[in-house]
Amino acid sequence: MIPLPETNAEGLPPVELTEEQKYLLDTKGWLLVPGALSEGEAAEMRDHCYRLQRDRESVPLPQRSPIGGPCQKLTDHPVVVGFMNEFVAHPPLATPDGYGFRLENSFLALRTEGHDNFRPHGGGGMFNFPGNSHTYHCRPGAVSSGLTRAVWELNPVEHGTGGTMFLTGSHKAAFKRPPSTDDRDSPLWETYACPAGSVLFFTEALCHTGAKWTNPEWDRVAVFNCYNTVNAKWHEWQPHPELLEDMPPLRRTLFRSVHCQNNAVVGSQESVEPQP
Ligand SMILES: O=C(O)CCC(=O)C(=O)O
Repeated sequence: MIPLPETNAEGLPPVELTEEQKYLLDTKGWLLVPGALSEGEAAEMRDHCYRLQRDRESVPLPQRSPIGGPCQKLTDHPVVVGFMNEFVAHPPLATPDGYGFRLENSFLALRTEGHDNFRPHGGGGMFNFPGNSHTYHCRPGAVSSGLTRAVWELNPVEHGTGGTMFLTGSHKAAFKRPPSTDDRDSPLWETYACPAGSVLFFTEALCHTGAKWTNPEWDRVAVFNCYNTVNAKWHEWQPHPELLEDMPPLRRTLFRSVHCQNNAVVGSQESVEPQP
């Protein structure tokens, strides 16, 4: 039995994916989990995001991050831990006190009407070699989805008004993206609608793009967190050292070194002869 942590850093058990959710992620490359946060939690996090963007000085320096303040708990939210254990973790390198996956990048997308991020990229990641990180591997009954995004939508998203768009299934695509998909209105692009506090997962092996935010009534407020398996790192990013220091020890293992020999976790610098 592989000793994965039994709870997250706040003592909450991971929310395991259903058979349907696992099937959807594998076949589509993306999965929406609506309403994972309460309206109160989403409102508090939205407020943090607005302060980050519009009143930065009011946020203490170590917390000036999309994983600072109330958003810190998104990093190992039970829904995220359940998902990552299934699709991203390398269980032999997890311990009861250390996750088998890393959080390696976070950015905030606070978009007002007219903001446009249409730039299709990715796809066919199943054929990428290790080292690229935009990979997707599978065998019957198990998947490793490589670099994987968890996008927290902190405001509602209406269908076709600027949520991320996907070429569903293209993580396994053997052919190039058709030129017709340069047209953002191509029926090949799929997207979603969701209430505030939903989380969207997708493998970066999938072809995807941002879109134009067209909602005049409210902004897109989305925290994009990026995970990788525990012994790999793609982005050059680290949280502020004081933010890291203040985290509960289990959460801190999300930022452990990529050097995982002997299951070493962050701060473990022992100079002992490595065991085979
Ligand atoms: O802007 C978006 O909705 C998607 C961002 C994106 O392309 C990415 O995270 O790789």
